[in-house]
Amino acid sequence: MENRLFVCRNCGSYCPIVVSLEGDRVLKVEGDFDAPLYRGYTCPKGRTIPQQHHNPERLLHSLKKLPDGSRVPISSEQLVEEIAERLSRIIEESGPQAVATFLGNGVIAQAAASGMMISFLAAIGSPMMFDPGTIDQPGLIMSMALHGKWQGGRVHPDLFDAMLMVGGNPVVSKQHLPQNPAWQLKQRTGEQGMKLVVIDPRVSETARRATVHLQAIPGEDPTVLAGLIHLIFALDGVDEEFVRENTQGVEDLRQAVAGFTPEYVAQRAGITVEDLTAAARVLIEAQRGDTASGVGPSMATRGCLSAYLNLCIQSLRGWWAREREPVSRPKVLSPRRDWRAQPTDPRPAWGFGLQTSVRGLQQTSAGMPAAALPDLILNRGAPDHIRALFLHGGPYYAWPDTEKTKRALSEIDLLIMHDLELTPTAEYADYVIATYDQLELPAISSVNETIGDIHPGYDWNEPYAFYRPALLDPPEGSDLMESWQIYYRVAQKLGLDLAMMTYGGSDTPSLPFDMVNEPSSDDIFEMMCNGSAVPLSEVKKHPHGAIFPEAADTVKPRDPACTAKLQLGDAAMLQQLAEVRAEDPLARRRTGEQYPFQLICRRMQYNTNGMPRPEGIVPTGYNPLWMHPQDMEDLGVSTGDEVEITSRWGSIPGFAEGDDTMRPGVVGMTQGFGRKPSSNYDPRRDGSNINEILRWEDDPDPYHGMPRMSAIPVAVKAKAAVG
Ligand SMILES: Nc1nc2c(c(=O)[nH]1)N[C@H]1C(S)=C(S)[C@@H](COP(=O)(O)OP(=O)(O)OC[C@H]3O[C@@H](n4cnc5c(=O)[nH]c(N)nc54)[C@H](O)[C@@H]3O)O[C@H]1N2
Ligand SMILES: Nc1nc2c(c(=O)[nH]1)N[C@H]1C(S)=C(S)[C@@H](COP(=O)(O)OP(=O)(O)OC[C@H]3O[C@@H](n4cnc5c(=O)[nH]c(N)nc54)[C@H](O)[C@@H]3O)O[C@H]1N2
Ligand code: SF4
Ligand SMILES: [Mo]
Repeated sequence: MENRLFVCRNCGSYCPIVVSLEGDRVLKVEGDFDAPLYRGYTCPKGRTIPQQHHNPERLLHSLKKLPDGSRVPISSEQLVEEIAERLSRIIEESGPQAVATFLGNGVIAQAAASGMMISFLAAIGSPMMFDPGTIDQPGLIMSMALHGKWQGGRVHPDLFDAMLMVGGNPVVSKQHLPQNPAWQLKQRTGEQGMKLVVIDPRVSETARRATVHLQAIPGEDPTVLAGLIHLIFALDGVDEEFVRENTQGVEDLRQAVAGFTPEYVAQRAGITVEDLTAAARVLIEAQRGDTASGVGPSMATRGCLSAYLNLCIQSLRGWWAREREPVSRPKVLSPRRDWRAQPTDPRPAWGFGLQTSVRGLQQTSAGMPAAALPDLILNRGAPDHIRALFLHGGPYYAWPDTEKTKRALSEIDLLIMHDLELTPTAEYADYVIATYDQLELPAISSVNETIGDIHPGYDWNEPYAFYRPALLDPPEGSDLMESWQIYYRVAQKLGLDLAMMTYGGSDTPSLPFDMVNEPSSDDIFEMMCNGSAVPLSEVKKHPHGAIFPEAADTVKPRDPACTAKLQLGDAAMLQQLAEVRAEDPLARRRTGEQYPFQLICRRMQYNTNGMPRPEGIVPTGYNPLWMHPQDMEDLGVSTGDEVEITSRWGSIPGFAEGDDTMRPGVVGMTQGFGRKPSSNYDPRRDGSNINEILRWEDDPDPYHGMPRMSAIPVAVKAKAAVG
């Protein structure tokens, strides 16, 4: 047996691991205790890499669907040939915008994929690049545009006196505390003395460590956050000097939150004035801190507003990295930055990009709207009709309105799916490209540095980086393609020149790919790390990954010529807040006699979204419907009993599971489970697909169209009672 150092890529945490091998058998995966930052952490998903790797369903050859619906193996050479031929016909007939890509979580282990995809779309001239960001937390990106960015970055967590966590659960999701979240939270709330405020309708694993937990009614985040801002003003909690020097619009914000008195907010959100005030005091007393939010407030509608109010709290408190403070996300494998204690001006979050023909949806600072994609495929007469789609994700489980997803995936002219097995989404594809398992792919940290620029929940707070060569060769006799190779090889066939964009700004030329001799992933990594603070060759010398002190940085003083101001009074956001204050909360919530419960989103430790799961890893097998025991008693159901969950769009089966961490009246379920298209459906084995009872048209965001995906009014009935 030999032990090899590697990195788990079952989620975006990238835990360093030790893989025990016997020949090409993967026996065991454990945390690497000699790697920095993670302290040997792994989660149950990481530890099932051996079962994942030896998945009997693994595709070793790509598949082509025949007109009668049957599938036959196809060589990668023939596949590239056929796809190039069909694509060029589609481009000729309908223009390049008829070709789209969807960059989902399937590429977490495929670091070279996104650069090649972007380059390919640029070369054919299609703007149609989609990703799950617009059904995740688009508001994080859009609110940053509206508010303006701080060039010094966020406060380093070692300095936190407080953290505000709105509807995120890093202990399970790792988002916002990607390296060993449970230990980090224990250490920071313990030894470091950090106070934690959590807004969450359940006593999540994270909320258990909270100084103040506001167990608010789902969907009331703008109300609660406006209430906290009201109290920050009322209790003299504004960092006056910071606000004077760096912000505009503070008086507009003060007026906008005037109606959100503690009494109003507490009554509306189902919390107490005492708790709300205690939470505000924690924020006010903290000199340094951070605000964070997860999918909860994003999916419960008005996600951009919630994220914007978070940023306002942060700026009112002056919680941005100041001169001489350590940089909280130093760059190692990207070029060194100029971190400065000064703002950049706000910019538009919408209204500048592509307008689609679907329900007024448009490109925003969070990218192309996923909400438009199914209809762009289905509307054959539309000028922006999409006919070909390259997929690296799992829309069958991930997109709201499963019926529409199925229609779109069936009706599109050319669907190309990358996958490890024939997943429910892959069953629809014209071509399924069999791809490499994570142990067969080299690993590099640079991608997360880039993601961390967009989403504050990822990246490292220390100048940490890793590179690991692939651990195993692909199985003998297999014919696989890495995710980037389809773009490169099709481009070759079409005679296109591809080039890697570099980070140096618009005056830096992009790096051309050698279009004659195919590069390796390592060649592409070298290009990705062009001009990096630490050379990739240096990072490669450290098999455990390492902290590179030479890449650490401190925030530089303000440029005296800087006149930029952060925007606390964005007109569109404050208009939305006025609508929140003016509306009837019950009418907005839409709960009542017919739909007495609110269904919330909630992740579980044992799986990542719709990724294939080894049998047995999820203790129940299915995704349970978590309910407060009192609610179960009222319905007359016990744990394990079948129930029917009904929204105004339809019903799905579920199995009740008693959970006293839930707020009474709130039920929760994890996404990424459910009916498989080609097999007999057994909910007790397959679980339930929440997206069957969601609709794109339900309270959509006016710009990108993300619908209501949490705080969904539902009825729950015992199966026996359904009759
Ligand atoms: N184990 C595991 N880890 C994952 C994933 C996974 O599937 N499994 N998925 C990955 C992905 S794609 C993402 S985007 C991240 C997400 O990371 P997180 O945002 O941390 O995701 P969750 O763990 O679902 O936490 C959401 C929390 O929001 C709460 N909530 C629900 N509705 C509301 C509401 O209306 N208001 C408030 N305030 N709270 C609400 C829920 O109770 C829950 O505790 O996780 C990533 N990590
Ligand atoms: N109702 C509801 N819907 C949701 C959410 C929710 O909370 N509730 N969450 C939303 C969020 S936050 C997100 S990010 C999206 C996620 O949306 P997606 O990114 O589309 O979905 P995932 O299931 O994360 O994608 C993983 C899939 O990619 C495919 N794949 C392709 N290439 C590879 C590869 O090389 N390796 C592997 N392992 N797989 C590959 C596999 O089929 C795998 O199952 O879903 C969203 N949908
Ligand atoms: S948290 Fe779990 S799944 Fe994610 S990288 Fe670490 S071990 Fe893998
Ligand atoms: Mo996500």
